Amino acid sequence: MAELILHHHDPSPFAEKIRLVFGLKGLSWASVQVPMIMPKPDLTLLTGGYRKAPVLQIGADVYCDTSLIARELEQRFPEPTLFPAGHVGLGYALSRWSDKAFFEPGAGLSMGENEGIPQEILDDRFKFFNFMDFGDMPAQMPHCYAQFQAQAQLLEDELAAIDTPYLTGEAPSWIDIQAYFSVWMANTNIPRAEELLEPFPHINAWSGRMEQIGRGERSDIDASRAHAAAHDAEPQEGIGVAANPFHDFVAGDAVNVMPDDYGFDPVEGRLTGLDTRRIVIERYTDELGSVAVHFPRAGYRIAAA
Ligand SMILES: N[C@@H](CCC(=O)N[C@@H](CS)C(=O)NCC(=O)O)C(=O)O
Repeated sequence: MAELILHHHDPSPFAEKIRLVFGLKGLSWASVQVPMIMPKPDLTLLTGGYRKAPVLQIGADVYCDTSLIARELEQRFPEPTLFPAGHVGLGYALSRWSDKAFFEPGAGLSMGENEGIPQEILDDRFKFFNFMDFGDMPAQMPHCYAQFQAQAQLLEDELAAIDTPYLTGEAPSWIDIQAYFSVWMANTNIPRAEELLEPFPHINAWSGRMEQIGRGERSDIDASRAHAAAHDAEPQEGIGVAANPFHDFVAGDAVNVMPDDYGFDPVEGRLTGLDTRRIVIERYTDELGSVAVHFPRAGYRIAAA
């Protein structure tokens, strides 16, 4: 199998979810650092326009969004599993809690309480994070603190109620990672993290265990090597377009795909796969040849191009 290449930036909490999956599964991976703001020509050459971090590349297959990346890694590397106690559907369903309810106030605090953030990053996120009102950041900080702690309390209550080291038992799972990434973001990016998390002793003890998972074996490469890997490979055989009474798409259709929450950058390609779990489109560029770009079905919109 071609090497695992993660296109990400080190401060990215979403990328941290996948770095933890590498740790949990004991995987070796290559890291390509992507700029934190647009333009990102080396990334968008691969994705066709999707700009978010992280993106996983394996040869000429490019996987967008942490929920699909986790699914793909679980399929290719089933042991150790991300679901030691089952709960697969629940684990993926938690993305909406993890990525919205818990992440958004943490992102607000990371932006609003860090004086050192360069203006160009704030300007970029102003256009990107439609869930935040950048108009008067200081006025919103009390609400962000309250919302972050309200979500942390849910996690604290859950951890207090169980007598196992991780949320679903003796081994860490995708559910732990979904719950942990905002705690990691707080500890890494929010200046008053210690005070913020002080009321939650179970979270603090569990965080120490989560850190023990590690991040797998990382090597650093540059984007040209990733591009060569795409160029030298062919996309994996597609999953096909499943017939469904609620859409008219067939294989080969020219379509646009984009997230339905924020970062509305459409990616155009030829549809090769569609079911209730994922969307796959194939794109051709002179630089890379054919590349398949994969998105989760949940949270992504597809339209005729
Ligand atoms: N739903 C996406 C969200 C990814 C996301 O929003 N990532 C942030 C970084 S933590 C991002 O892309 N920010 C803008 C950027 O880095 O350009 C996922 O699960 O991967």
